[in-house]
Amino acid sequence: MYRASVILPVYNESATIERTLAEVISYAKLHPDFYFLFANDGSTDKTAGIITSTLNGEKNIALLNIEKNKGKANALKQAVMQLDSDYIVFADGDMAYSLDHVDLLLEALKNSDVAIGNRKMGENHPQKTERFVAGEAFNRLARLMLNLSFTDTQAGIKGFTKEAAKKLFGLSRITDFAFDAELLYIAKQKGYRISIIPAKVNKHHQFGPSTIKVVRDSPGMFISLLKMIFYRISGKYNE
Ligand SMILES: Nc1nc2c(ncn2[C@@H]2O[C@H](COP(=O)(O)OP(=O)(O)O)[C@@H](O)[C@H]2O)c(=O)[nH]1
Ligand SMILES: [Mg+2]
Repeated sequence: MYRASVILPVYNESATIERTLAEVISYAKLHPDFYFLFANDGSTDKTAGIITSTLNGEKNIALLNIEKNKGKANALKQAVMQLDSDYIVFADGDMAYSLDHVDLLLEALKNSDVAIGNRKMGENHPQKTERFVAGEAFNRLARLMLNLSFTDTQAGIKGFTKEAAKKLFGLSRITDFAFDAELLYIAKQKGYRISIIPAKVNKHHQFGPSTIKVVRDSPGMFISLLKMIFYRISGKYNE
């Protein structure tokens, strides 16, 4: 059994996937006790094809191919449900964060159930203004509405003990990009110990493309915060 699994969600990443694969393959060689699972759901480009043709018998790297696109949250959930290692981590499959963050998360998980990256603690380059404002607005709203204290709920680098991952993803209901905040909201209600590591965004990612569209996605994410409160009040997170 592997000590840790790293889920790499990918959607239409053909522009970045080769670079990611090179990084994952060399990291996986150095960490034979880690398992890497690409979670592709319904990419319409060559992402899945490139992954399959590049992998060359590596025992600890695999592809979970989901036919229909249902979003990052669903892809992660399906991956978590089929994994069985002591620790489960997810890291953006466009290598926004170097894999060195995984070691930091695992170190933090020795004394906690959940460990999350925080971009405010890392040394980071400025982001696109629009993304920064939207990210900051969502984070403040999430903090206020969900009574969370985290200054960054949304970094795409988070780790869990197996038990916490199965529990949190099992109870999660939010399918849009507010799902990170939901995981933390449930974790807090369960009394999980949550630790924070600095997250440094790779330079090449800072101004790169994003699947999040601020104008399109923000209203839905606000509604998702309302839904979380409703789900809590109606006992949906109590199982
Ligand atoms: N499987 C899957 N992955 C997704 C989906 N949407 C985004 N991702 C991946 O999730 C990660 C974060 O998304 P990205 O668009 O880079 O967000 P940003 O970096 O916060 O702007 C990337 O690796 C994406 O490929 C999706 O619908 N399904
Ligand atoms: Mg990205």
